Amino acid sequence: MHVDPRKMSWLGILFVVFVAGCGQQEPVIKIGVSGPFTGDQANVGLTVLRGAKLAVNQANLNGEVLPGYKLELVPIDDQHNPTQAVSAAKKFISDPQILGVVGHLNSSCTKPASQIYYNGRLAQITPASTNPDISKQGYDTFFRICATDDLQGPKAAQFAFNELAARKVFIIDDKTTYGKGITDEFKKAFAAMGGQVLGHQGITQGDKDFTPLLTNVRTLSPDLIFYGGLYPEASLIIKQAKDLNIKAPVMGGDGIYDVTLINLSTPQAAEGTYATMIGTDIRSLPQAQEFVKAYESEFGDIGSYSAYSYDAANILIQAIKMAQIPDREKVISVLRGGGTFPGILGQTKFDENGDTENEIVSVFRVRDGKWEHVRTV
Ligand code: ABU
Repeated sequence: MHVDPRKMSWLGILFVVFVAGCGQQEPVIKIGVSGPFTGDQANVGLTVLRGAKLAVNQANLNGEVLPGYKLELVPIDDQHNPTQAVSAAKKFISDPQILGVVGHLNSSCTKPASQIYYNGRLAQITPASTNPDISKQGYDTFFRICATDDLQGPKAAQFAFNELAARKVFIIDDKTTYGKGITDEFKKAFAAMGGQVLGHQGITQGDKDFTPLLTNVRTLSPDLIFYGGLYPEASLIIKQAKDLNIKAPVMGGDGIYDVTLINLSTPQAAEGTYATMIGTDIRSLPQAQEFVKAYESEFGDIGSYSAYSYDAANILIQAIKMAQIPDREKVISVLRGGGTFPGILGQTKFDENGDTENEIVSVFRVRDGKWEHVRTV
């Protein structure tokens, strides 16, 4: 439509100027984030979403992205379903404004999605997927900022054997990439120290009744039950084992380290449960104090992966800044460049497979209804 300016009122001119101004939007750089944001694993999934959200909000406030650009977070819920994770990855790669992804949480999601990111030349940093095979696929787009299960499993076995004096263990896993992987690592290390594995049984995520399995476990009198999986099933195993009067404590990896486990299994049944975690006690780190304050004032208590996701997002932001232009390939080469990225977890440096060189494992135990840091192992 042509408007003759001679026929326009001053008010009309002001309106056109206003609308034209609105059309000139600030250019945007996006970061994707994906994990189980709804469903039974939402409590840990939301720690991933919130950690990344805080990093992006702070970067926008401090003008820390490329000059003139606004940073935007694009969340997609994968519901810990590998098919949905792949579809999320496809959505992320099809948006040219997305320069990196924080995700996914579950190894069974991260692994198939990693191929999509590789083909789409999009950097991915997982804050939580610990299966070691993911980084051995030769994808230069893959990065991880937490310890892996070939460290976590053996450390758990050493703690069980040396500190808990466990000699006979029954192993249960949820048959996922993570659950099967960590229990296999635990089993190898425990047997190598002279420990006896009484049995190893798979369950299915979503199962609710473990009483028949635990009734069999009880006849074997294990010193410890080691579980590879996440807290929704672990909490039921803990509660039902207690109800069957099984005295052996349950131990698991980072997948069971969540406050919800205590509530779901009841604080009484959860007392004395052990979990390894893929890092140290975040609250004890001097450099993490500002983060803890900011996170808790916005979202409440920090959770399992809040700090890992916060650092993953900040590393992507640093890499985008260092790339100097919004270009996916440049972001990948900055991350692959052998530099160190400061964060609340310390200095992150990625090895040739994209794994952090800063691999730490800690043991936590439920005491008086709370997860308590026992020590870094
Ligand atoms: N690392 C435990 C939970 C996530 C996963 O690796 O499947």
